Amino acid sequence: MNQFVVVANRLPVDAGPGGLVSALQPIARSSGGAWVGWTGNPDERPEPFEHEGVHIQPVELTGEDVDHYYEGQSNSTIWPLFHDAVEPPVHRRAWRVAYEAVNRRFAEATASVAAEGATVWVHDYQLLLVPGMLRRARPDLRIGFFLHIPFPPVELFMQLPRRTEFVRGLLGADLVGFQQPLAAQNFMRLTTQLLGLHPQGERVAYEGRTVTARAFPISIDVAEIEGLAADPEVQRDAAQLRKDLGGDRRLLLLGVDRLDYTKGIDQRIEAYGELLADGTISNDEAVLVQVATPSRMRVAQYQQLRERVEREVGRINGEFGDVGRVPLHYLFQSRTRAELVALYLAADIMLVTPLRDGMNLVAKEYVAARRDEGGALVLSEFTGAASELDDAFLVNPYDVDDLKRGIVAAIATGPEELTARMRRMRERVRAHDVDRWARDFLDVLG
Ligand code: GDG
Repeated sequence: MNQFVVVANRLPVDAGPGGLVSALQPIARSSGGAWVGWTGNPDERPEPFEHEGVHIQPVELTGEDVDHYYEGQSNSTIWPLFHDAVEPPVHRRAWRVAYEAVNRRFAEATASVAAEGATVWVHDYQLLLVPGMLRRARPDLRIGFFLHIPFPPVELFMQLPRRTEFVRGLLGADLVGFQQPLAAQNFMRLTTQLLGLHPQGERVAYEGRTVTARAFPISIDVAEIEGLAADPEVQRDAAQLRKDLGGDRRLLLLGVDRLDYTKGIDQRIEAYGELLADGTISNDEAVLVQVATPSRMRVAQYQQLRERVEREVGRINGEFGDVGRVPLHYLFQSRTRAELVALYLAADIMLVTPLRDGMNLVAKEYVAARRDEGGALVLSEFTGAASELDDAFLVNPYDVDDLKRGIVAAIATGPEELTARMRRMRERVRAHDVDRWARDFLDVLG
């Protein structure tokens, strides 16, 4: 039995190193903790095991669960709806049924490993019903929930079939954490609209308990990124990248995203294409490297996005490129952390222009990597990161002219001002790293 339990869709095993895993793994380890999640492979149920000092409790998903709960309700209904419906959400009854069944499986697995009075921390939009299910089964537990993605405005949330059950599910927690204060406020308004509750600021009374909703902006493992950025081999790779891209004079613009329609990749490429077309920049002086990590490729909307992006990349390179020198390098590949940091070090201008993003860790990683205080960040207003990084060149990604203006402003700004901006952004990110995020959340959860 464990005093601290993390519950997330994926286990911290083979899940690729991410901020969440590196933040929570040490806490779970030092508090004799457990982690409940899915291995990532369908129809697989390994026995519980120990991994780096953490008790791992696997939850099985069948192939149909993956289709209905994961790719369906989680990634085709909730994901687009919570991101301002930038792609139309799809609603299917069978997906909702599977989502509830899988959430129950997670709640049961959690109840079976949590000690009396344990602290349980549930993560993200795949598991919205788990806090409520767990509360009913185990009223002794202290339950926290953190949503990594945006929480939508009330009018949008109201479109969700069985919306009240999702609100009740979250209210099973003692503390519900969001990336931004506005998200917490949206949630509180819904408790009034759907359940007639009377929130007082961050707190609301529900079924004889008090539930708190508050923003805890997530961050990155700054030490890890700074360590990679200081590694001479990574620095050599960064210098080599510059050479490979055609000499020191070429201005390097960079995008790094999962290939996801929320990330604004097609709008960004369109803006870059227009800057080439109108002669503001030329293939001789500028190059854009876009890393688009394959993601959710079985979902139709992701395949369509890939086709749109690849057609546009081909058009731009065809129109503006030359033999041995193209204006846009598109990498539909996953890269190692060290390779990403080498790209961050090499990039003059980092383009982070999502249509909507809970936080966006790439923006913070770029800032953390720039120990030289060089580089410029062009950042969408609609990311959580924009609230903290207001020294970036902020843009509205829906407005191609504004995207172009932001890029041109970054190019035109002198090195002294760029350094001053980067220094302030670095102070912010270094003072609020992911350890502090986890500690803040768990301190309030108590
Ligand atoms: C969700 C929310 C919120 C990317 N490509 C590769 C790779 N990455 C890493 C990045 C970064 C992470 O993946 C992506 O994090 P983001 O925050 O940018 O975006 P989401 O994946 O959508 O994350 C988001 C986050 O959760 C945390 O709460 O910020 O708003 O949507 O760390 O570096 N890593 C490797 N190879 C790649 O090719 N190794």
